[in-house]
Amino acid sequence: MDKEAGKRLAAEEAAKHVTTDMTLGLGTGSTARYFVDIMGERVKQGWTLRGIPTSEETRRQAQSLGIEIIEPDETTIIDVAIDGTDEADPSFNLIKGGGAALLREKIVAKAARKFIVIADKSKRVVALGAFPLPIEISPFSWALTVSAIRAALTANGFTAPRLSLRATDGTPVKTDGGNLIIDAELGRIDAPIELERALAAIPGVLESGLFCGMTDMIIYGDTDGVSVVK
Ligand code: ABF
Repeated sequence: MDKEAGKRLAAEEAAKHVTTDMTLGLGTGSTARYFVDIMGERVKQGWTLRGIPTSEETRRQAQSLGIEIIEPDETTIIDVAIDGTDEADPSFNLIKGGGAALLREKIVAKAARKFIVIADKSKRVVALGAFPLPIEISPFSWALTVSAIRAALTANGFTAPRLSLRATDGTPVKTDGGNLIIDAELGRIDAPIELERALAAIPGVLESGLFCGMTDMIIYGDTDGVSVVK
């Protein structure tokens, strides 16, 4: 399967849910990039669109395309948010955060009237967990927080989770908000809703990449077309 073709087709299908004068949540990652490009084309055709980017990378892309950028506090209405994902299960539970943008993505997705996920079909899974779960934590107390995360994972049945601080060339990756990312290799996650809640209860955990019960539609793209699930 040509993943890029699938991503592009999914983005084109998602664009059908946008009309002029909408306020959009603009996702992060290579699939969302195709969607933002399409929104840039709409602006060139004379559409009025306002975009709330979920990362500095998306902000730069949207600005370069002439999409009006607004800050989250400038609006209380986000008509639709469109974003990618790393995994999606049949119950619409997601693992996101491979792009280290999960905190802003989750805030925008939750605030949107409609949250649409776009992905190539390789992201469609029977159960979450093959992809390491990103967990965004405060840099204030990362060792203490990692210890608390490990205890919570053990309490939720993950006996040998491998936790790693996301780093590039040994330098910890910082999110746009200046936080750290821990990647948790958990294997199959049978109860993502409970795990999302357990992680959210840990002081120092700012957000996890589990997006449960938030998604209104998933559009999977493949070389021969799209599959829309809602
Ligand atoms: C972002 O897009 C991240 O949350 C997710 O990890 C990533 C998926 O990237 P891609 O679309 O490049 O596969 O939303």
